[in-house]
Order: sequence, then C-alpha cells, then structure tokens
Amino acid sequence: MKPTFTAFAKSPDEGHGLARDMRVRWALEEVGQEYDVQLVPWEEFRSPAHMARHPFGQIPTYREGDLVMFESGAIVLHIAQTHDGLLPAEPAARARAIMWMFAAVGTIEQPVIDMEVNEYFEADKAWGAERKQQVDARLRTRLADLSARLGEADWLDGGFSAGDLMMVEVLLRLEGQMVDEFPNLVAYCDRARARPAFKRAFAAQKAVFEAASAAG
Ligand code: GTB
Repeated sequence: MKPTFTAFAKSPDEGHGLARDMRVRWALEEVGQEYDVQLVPWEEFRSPAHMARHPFGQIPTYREGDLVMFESGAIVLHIAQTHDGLLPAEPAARARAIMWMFAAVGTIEQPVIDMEVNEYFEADKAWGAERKQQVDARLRTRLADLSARLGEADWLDGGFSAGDLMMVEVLLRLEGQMVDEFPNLVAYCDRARARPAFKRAFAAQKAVFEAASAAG
C-alpha cells in the first residue's frame, strides 16, 4: 500500500532538507517504497484536519491505509520494520540499530534543539549568553562522545541502518556549525549524503520548495 506523508508546502529551510519530513522521505527511498506527499501550508498546521493527524499540529505525519502516525522517529522505525534494508535481521544487531535511533532523537537532537532555541529565542535575554555557554558545552560533549564512539568506522554499528539515517539527519542540522569540529562526523554525514536514496530524497524535497517559490 502506497503511504502518504505530510511536509511543509514551502519549507522555511528553503530546500536545504532540514525539516523532519526529510527523514521519512529518505527512509522510503532507502527501502524502495513509492509514496505520495501531502503538502501542508503554514496556515493549515492547526486546522482540525491536520490536528486530527498530528496532536501537536506539526509535520511530518504518515498515513498507510488505516494507520495514521506522527513523530519522525516512530515513522522511520515503522518503515524500517515493515521493509527490508534499514534494520539488520539478527535480533541483537537490530536492537542496537533501534537503540541508535533513540540516541539520535533523545540524546543528540535534544541539545541541538536547545542550541537552536537559545539562538532564536533566548539570545536577547539578560541570561541568554550564559545559557548559550551551558547549551554549547553540553552539545559539544555529546558530539565529542559520539565522534569517539564512531572512530574510523563507516557507520555506527556494522552496516548502514535506520540508526545512521536518524543520526545523520540530526547532525546535518549542525552543518557549518559545531559538527565541523569533528572531522569523522563530517565524513560520516558525507558518506550518508552520497547514498543514492539520500540524493533522491534531497532532490525531491528541494523540488517542492522550488515549485512553491516559483508559484509565489
Ligand atoms: N518530534 C517531532 C518529530 O520528530 O516528528 C518534531 C516535529 C517538528 O518539530 N516538526 C516541525 C513543525 O512542524 C517541522 S521540522 N513545526 C511547526 C510547529 O511546531 O508549529 C522542524 C524544522 C523546521 C524548520 C527548519 N528550518 O527552517 O531549517 C528545520 C527544522
């Protein structure tokens, strides 16, 4: 059954693939599953129709027959569990790949969000600079630990998995920023971006932004 996911009608990232629909699109491309995309304009994020899909009025959401889901990590896990290609078959390796998915969203993405919140909403506060020091230090420690664990390996645990897909998606939000302090993490992201499925997904989301821009 062909699934449908929701994405920004015109992404604020201007086609850089940083919104969380990109992970869903990339996962679907990795497993060779055809899909449709439902584009949601900003003014419809909190409409009753979209709130019925997503209790917090966000993208992405995912529909597959009667199944409606939100949370990008859960969606990618569902795709990985229902198709070959993103999770190892061996149970322990599969559990570790899922563990890395949780590490991406729970341990690395959280301090990334803290950093972004500080940049956009706290920088002008009296305590903004002090908070930035704390937030940056926490994120730098997390990236240093991740970098040490990855070492010279291509992927986090054996072959490429949904764990890598989620981790790279989080790290790409730091491109040109703190991740550049860790050459092996930059190389890790570059390896992931060289995957044909990533390239297809990236081009497709960019085309959405370009079409929306051309339409005005
Ligand atoms: N935990 C949820 C998940 O992983 O699915 C988080 C979903 C989420 O934050 N969605 C964002 C959203 O819908 C879009 S991706 N925001 C609207 C709202 O909350 O009202 C986050 C995002 C937005 C923009 C950029 N950008 O411009 O670079 C990057 C990432």
